[in-house]
Amino acid sequence: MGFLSGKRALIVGVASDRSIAWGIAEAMHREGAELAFTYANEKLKERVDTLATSIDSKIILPLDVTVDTQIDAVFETLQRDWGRLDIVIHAVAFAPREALAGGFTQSTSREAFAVAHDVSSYSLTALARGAAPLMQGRQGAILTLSYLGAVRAIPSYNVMGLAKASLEANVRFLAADLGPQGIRVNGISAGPIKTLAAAGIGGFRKMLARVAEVAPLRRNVTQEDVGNAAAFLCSDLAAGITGEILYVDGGFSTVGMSFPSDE
Ligand code: 0WE
Repeated sequence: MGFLSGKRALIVGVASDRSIAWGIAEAMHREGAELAFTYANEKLKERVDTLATSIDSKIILPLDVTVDTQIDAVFETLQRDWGRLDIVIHAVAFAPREALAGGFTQSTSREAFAVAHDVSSYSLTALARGAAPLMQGRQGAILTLSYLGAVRAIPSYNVMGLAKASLEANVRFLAADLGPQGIRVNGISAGPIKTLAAAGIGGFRKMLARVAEVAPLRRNVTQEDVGNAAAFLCSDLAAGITGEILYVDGGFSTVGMSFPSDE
């Protein structure tokens, strides 16, 4: 029996089989959870449908996280079909492409700032508000995905770093507010992983190589690494953990200067 058996989870953020959200879904399915998925637009519908069906998920819903009526509709459907909810995975981020290149000062428009914060941080608050009524009387768990750019200046990450800083503060405020209802809220700060979202980013391959040279584990992390940590954090094994950002980055963030390797 898996450590998530009997749990029902909503997974927001699957775009392909390389998505971190899909790595989390696979780990949670393996541990016995029942899953519902959302897709961000019609282009992604069929791909998410195929993935969800492959692990026997029957609830697959449209969700653009910037549209309140769509958020309401998702939780109305879950209320009707499940009547309760244990877990929400928020694995959504977006900044306009022009904002993720060049220098921070010049590349950060008011519009890019607003979009990045709306999609990447506010959406967590909105999903938590929708989910909370369905989590009453249970040990609910909400998990989001962050990145080191929230706490360190990283070339080209630019306004996404500000949005992730806001997201991490969001985790702490939600944890404080929802804790009395038994709902835990945490984040995973993952090392860089090649996903659809990362594919178009200039110099991403070099970044992966650099991290693998410097990180204590001397490798990049995988969707499976993040999936397993996520499954743990959303399970009752983590009943005492809330408001936390857990680094799943091979230790990269814990070293200052890189130590030379003998191998
Ligand atoms: O959070 C992210 C990336 C999220 C992301 C990706 C895109 C690409 C397509 C947000 N918005 C967009 N907008 C698009 O138009 N990561 C942690 C991955 C990432 O992105 C970077 C990184 C890393 C790491 C961008 C620059 C530098 C490093």
